[in-house]
Amino acid sequence: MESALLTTTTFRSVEGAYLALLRLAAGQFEHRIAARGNEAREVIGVGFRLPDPRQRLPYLAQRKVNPVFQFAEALWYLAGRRDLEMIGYYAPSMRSSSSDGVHLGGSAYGHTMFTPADGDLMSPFDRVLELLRTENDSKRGYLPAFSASELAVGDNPDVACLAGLHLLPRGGQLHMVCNMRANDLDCGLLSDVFSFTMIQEYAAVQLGLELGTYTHFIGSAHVNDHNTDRVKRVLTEADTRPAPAHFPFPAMPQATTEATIAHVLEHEEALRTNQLRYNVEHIRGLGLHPYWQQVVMLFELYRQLTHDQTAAVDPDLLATLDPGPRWLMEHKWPACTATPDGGAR
Ligand code: 5HM
Repeated sequence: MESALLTTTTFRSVEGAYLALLRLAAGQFEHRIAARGNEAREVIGVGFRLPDPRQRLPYLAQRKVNPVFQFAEALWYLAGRRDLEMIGYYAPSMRSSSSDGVHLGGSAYGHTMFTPADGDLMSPFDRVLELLRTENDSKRGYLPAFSASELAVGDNPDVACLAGLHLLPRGGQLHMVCNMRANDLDCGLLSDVFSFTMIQEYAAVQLGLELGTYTHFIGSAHVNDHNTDRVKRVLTEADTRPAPAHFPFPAMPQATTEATIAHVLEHEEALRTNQLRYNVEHIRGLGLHPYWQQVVMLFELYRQLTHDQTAAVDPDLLATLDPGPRWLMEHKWPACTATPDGGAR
């Protein structure tokens, strides 16, 4: 009984963890805070575990997750990038976190983990993988994100919220423990869990291990007051819907390497800059695994929404999407449920 108090609560999917944390912050919050002008309700020192980290997307009509952004952010991290040009296209709000209008700072976790630090030839990620390949049951596979030097920058608009990711190979599985100094439960948590579990799965694939559990710990878990109404709507939906929607998320292909990420991002860039437009046949002919074809389909649909500002996206592309991302696209954008003549499908 006592040991149960020391372990984190387990959820089948991120959706359950998200809803439980919102309930906690909305009802039994511990503190009223106003850090940097943001009034919020806060609980401190909370965590949860996902036994299957692939169940990384919520399906809630009142919390319209953008699957295009989720994949874009995960790929941006995996490619070690920090440019605003790419990520700002999918999340314009991130522009305000950049101090120079060109790069992100502490929140460019991929840059910290996947790019060699000054004076080094290997990235921290590659160093951790090298260690984990040779040292059984290692406890040293830690990828720090937060750096004390960030606090030395006056008025720093972007101090890493992620403290670090800890990779733990045990019994043929790769587990991960994530430590966050702060997490906005309504706005940050979902995209963070999505991207960090993608990094975990990518690491597992590189090591030839099965995907293990994902454990998420938060120092300051909070809901900003300006999101209170949406949080209420989300909780009402969860309490009143007949049954939750659930779509299993597929496994990352075993053949995924750095080159695969670079290949997907070549197409991402061509679509983001509107230099190409793809139909289903084009995407099937790109030489990518169907898992990654799905991601390119999302980028093409987003191109149609942003560059063409179409009233109705390509119905064949939409019909070829897996049921989960399709559900999210249809709930997020009216152009994904409209017919070309302007009616509703
Ligand atoms: O004042 P502070 O630096 O903690 O503000 C950053 C805000 O962004 C916090 O509310 C934090 O919880 C949220 N955040 C998040 O939840 C930020 C990032 C980017 O580092 C993130 N998740 N990944």
